[in-house]
Amino acid sequence: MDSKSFKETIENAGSILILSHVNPDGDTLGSMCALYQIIKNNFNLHADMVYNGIIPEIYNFLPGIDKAKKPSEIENKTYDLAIAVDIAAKDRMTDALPLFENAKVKMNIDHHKTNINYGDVNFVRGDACCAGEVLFDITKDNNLTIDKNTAIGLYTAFLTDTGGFRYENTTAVTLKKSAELIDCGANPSEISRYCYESKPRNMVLLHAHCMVNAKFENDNKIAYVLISNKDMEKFHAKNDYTEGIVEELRRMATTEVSFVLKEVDENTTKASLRSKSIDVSAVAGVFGGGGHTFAAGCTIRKPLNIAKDKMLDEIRKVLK
Ligand SMILES: [Mn+2]
Repeated sequence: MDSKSFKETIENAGSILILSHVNPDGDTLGSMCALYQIIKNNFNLHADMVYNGIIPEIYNFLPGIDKAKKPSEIENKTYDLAIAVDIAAKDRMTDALPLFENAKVKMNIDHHKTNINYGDVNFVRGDACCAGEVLFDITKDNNLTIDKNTAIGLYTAFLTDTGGFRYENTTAVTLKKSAELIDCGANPSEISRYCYESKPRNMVLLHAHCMVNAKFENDNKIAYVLISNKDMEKFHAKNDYTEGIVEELRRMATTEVSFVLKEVDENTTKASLRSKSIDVSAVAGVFGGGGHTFAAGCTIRKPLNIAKDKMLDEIRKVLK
């Protein structure tokens, strides 16, 4: 699908819903809020926004985020158009999935290479550093304006999905487009402070606890942390407080692969994986998950300790 169909698809819709993925991050939320502004400013149309789980407190600065609703708060059940942003697979919509399925037209804006183009209109580019970049390119191709509020959302997507412009997906193009967003009004130091220096105190303390109790295997090439519900209770942790721990483990010089396993219930464990070398999206794929080469996730239908053994087995199959 070429970008021109973006304009036509929006213009032909009387009601629009924008969807973000469960356990929302800076890319899905920044892109969702930016798209809300783009539709408002360029088409004079209103779009509803929906999220699942908890919006991390640090993202409360995003213009428009206060208008995002939970699926249960959405009154319109049949939208003309539903737009998924940064959603690798439909199951990442969880409770909002029926709203997407019921929509007359489904649009898919994403950058995950595992995305199977599940929409009627697909803007999926595995080479983009974030879903925000795909959206940025759509605005350029269609001569749409990017105001300050739009720029803040898009810049947040670029910043957070590149790990603060540090990951392998950071290119000259990434920085040029980010610079353009600064010209449009995004304030880089302010957004960095919101994203990286505004964590809840108990979140930082939970991270410290996890790092002290981290485990290491295969000459320290594998670093991992197990987080039980008891740990979460101890720090009065919200679900999103575990974000970032898996990256902290990868920060060590010796680490090739890191993972965090989080207890959901006695038979379900959530896994996040990061890597410097091996393809962890393939490892996550063994358990029905997916993601990117160096960042992936999955859910394992096993108790925490058994999930740990299975994960170590799979990683050792591919780690030299
Ligand atoms: Mn993303």
